[in-house]
Amino acid sequence: MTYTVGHYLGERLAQIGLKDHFAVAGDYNLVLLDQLLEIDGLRQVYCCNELNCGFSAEGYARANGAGAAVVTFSVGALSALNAIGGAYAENLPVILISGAPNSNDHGSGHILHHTIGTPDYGYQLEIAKRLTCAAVSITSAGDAPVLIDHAIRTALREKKPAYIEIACNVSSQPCPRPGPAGAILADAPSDPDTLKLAIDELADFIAARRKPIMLVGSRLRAAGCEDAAIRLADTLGCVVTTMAAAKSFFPEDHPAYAGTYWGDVSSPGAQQIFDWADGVLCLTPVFNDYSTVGWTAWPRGDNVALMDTRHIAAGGKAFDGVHLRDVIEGLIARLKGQPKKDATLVEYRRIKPPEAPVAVADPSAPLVRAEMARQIQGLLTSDTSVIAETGDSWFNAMQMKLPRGARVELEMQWGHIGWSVPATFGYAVAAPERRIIAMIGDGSFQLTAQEVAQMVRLKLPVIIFLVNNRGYTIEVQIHDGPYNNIKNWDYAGLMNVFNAEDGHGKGFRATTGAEMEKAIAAAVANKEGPTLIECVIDRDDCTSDLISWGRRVATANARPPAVR
Ligand SMILES: Cc1ncc(C[n+]2csc(CCOP(=O)(O)OP(=O)(O)O)c2C)c(N)n1
Ligand SMILES: [Mg+2]
Repeated sequence: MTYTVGHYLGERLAQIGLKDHFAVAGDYNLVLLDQLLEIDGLRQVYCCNELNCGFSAEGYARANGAGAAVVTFSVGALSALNAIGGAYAENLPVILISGAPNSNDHGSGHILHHTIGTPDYGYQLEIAKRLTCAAVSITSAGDAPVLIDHAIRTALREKKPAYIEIACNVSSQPCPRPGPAGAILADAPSDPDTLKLAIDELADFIAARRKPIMLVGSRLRAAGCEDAAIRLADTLGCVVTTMAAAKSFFPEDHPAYAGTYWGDVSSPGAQQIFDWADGVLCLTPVFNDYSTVGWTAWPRGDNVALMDTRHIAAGGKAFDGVHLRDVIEGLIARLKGQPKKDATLVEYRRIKPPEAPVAVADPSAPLVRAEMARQIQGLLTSDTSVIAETGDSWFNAMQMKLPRGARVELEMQWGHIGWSVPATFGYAVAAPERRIIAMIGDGSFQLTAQEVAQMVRLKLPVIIFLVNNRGYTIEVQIHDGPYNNIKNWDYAGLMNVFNAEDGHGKGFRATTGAEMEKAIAAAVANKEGPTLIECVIDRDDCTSDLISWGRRVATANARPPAVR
């Protein structure tokens, strides 16, 4: 058998740990898909459309470290590129692979189908360059190994998406076999001199403070530093808070954990202890309008030390070219044997409000959000992953108490409603051994609902809580109008549509606590496919945090143009 460009790409994907890739077929990628099917241990998983294909690969990357989506030119790729923007925002190495026009047509003046009708097909590569860390176009087999390796290596290093387009007549061309994976997995080491100085500066920053606190941000997983952060917390002895988008990136049963720091909508006691601290070690934070609650909670200034993935800034000095894991390890070694800086933890234990008991609703009363959240909380195990969609699902997820090992997946930087349906699918493909729970608003679900059919197809026992509050409640709280009302669907009834003649998905509608409990029991018992539980609640029945946060974000949005 001839070894081809498509084989090379597929083998590299397998070498970096992919067991699956997501695809939608089209004539520009059919031959490539044939080649990929021939790679041992690499399964081809199909999606209903390319936006979902991109988000499926994104969800897969969350569970598996990297993902890949294969689409056709323009009509497919331009949809997938939205999800690739999301992967960039969320720091996930997703490889987008697009079939492309025949190499003989490039520069020929020919007008081809699936293009904008001009003979220049370069626009897709140009767009991809803006949304990825590496974008390459392969129009000859000779260039393929170098270009493929460049794209994949850069994506893995940067934890950002990459783009590879392959002319449709090139993927079956002969190509050398790839060498060992080390060539694309190896990373440049930290600069030793910079590393030492960065650690010195951080140690000085800590030494000069009596009441430091740690704040964990959303790029900690991409930095590969979740375990290191726990050891740093153990060494320092101070309070640890997580940013909203970093929910589950630090164990919630850790004695130093004080919950989410999110300005006015922080966990009880977290904002107070944060404000009491005299120095903040910020690990991989992303400060945007949402995470700072409309710029009202933005840690800055001399009392903030930034510990980013490759960059440290403290004491008025900045250091680049160092890996966070090396910095943390060095800092731990430096702090060993020194007295603990545990003032914030001592104080937090004093001021922490007692936990309010969770009320159980009357089982026959109309379902309310709080009862819905209580019942979902009861499902969380150490092998659970909760995928929470944009909307009040964010705030419901934030209030959950996670057993050690439980994960929450959020897409707070990109915030594409509908992300969670395909992302849950991709996540479930990557981690079939976990209990996977999705919390999705009705408005979000309507964007990408059809991907539930793929969960049916692959018999994935995902549990979907579809919150039917008759509209875009998050937007109602920020700025209301007729555009926040949506057409109601028979969401539970959709499962029959997706099952067709061979599926085993189940759909239930819950209008009371008792109905929800019954539906959950059936969902847990269903191992042959997804279960969608439509939770019917009032349009204004949302978390109080959503209301407070929404008001602050709306205020930030409404700032008038500055007078210049
Ligand atoms: C692709 C996309 N389009 C529009 C928006 C704006 N948007 C943000 S949240 C939201 C409504 C979400 O409604 P739903 O899923 O029902 O959640 P709820 O707020 O009701 O909990 C919309 C339209 C978006 N974030 N992404
Ligand atoms: Mg809604």
